[in-house]
Amino acid sequence: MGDRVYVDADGSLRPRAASPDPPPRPGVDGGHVTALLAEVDERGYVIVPELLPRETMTAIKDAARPFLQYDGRNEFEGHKTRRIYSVIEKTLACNPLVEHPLILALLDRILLPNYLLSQLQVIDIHPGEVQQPLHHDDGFYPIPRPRAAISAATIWAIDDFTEENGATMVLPGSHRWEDRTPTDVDRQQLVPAVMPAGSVVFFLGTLWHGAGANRSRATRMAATAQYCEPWARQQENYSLAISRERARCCSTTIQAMLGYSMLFPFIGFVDGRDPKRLLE
Ligand SMILES: O=C(O)CCC(=O)C(=O)O
Repeated sequence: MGDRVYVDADGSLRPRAASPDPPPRPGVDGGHVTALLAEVDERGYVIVPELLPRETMTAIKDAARPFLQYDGRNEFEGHKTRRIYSVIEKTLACNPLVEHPLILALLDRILLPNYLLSQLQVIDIHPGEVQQPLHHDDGFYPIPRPRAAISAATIWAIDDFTEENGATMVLPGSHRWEDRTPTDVDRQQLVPAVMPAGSVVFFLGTLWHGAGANRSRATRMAATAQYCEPWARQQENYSLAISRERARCCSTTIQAMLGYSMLFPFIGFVDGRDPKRLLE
């Protein structure tokens, strides 16, 4: 089923209906997008260094700090890691990351129009944290692999990401795997996404990865946005997690990604109409 429905005859991992040539995003060089996508196709991820200034990241850090109060509750969240969920309800500081034009231009070529924000988190890994269990982000959708990604993700470095402080570990090429988990031999191929603050690692929901261990003496902060196909259920239930008043404070792009949009003609309607009318 995976092959027939989600992989093009030419082996491309993009959904058949996703446009190979969507309208350009203002200020984004289409050639750059194509080059980045070639890396994503080959390795499952790409790092874009210093996409935003360090000062923007410092401002996000200041806005996030008051909400980073609780350690994780399990191995996956990390017992020495603090997270913010429902970020937009608490602060709008991460919105420029969520709707960065280059990221949207990449998503435009991978997912169907009106793709959704699946989750947004700030992740602060404290010293002594161990490596997070490896996973791929769209693994909870019960659709066999190999297949095209149902989601794509960004992890933005708010602090510098180093090998010591828990840079995200990625497994190049694992986006093409069938249904299997990484072996000890695979684990030797893990690559730390080392990058300065303001950089982003963009990857497909099929790529195996996990946060690294923090062996440094300082915390490592990241913001991660995951996006999914408009026909897939979002991980965060934004119609309940983000109030309508708060959604009104966001751009129409983010409103659409929260769920004030439709996959024409039948997915996402409210009272038989496009839900964006609820914000008018
Ligand atoms: O913080 C990171 O580097 C990765 C976290 C992650 O992949 C997750 O929590 O799903």
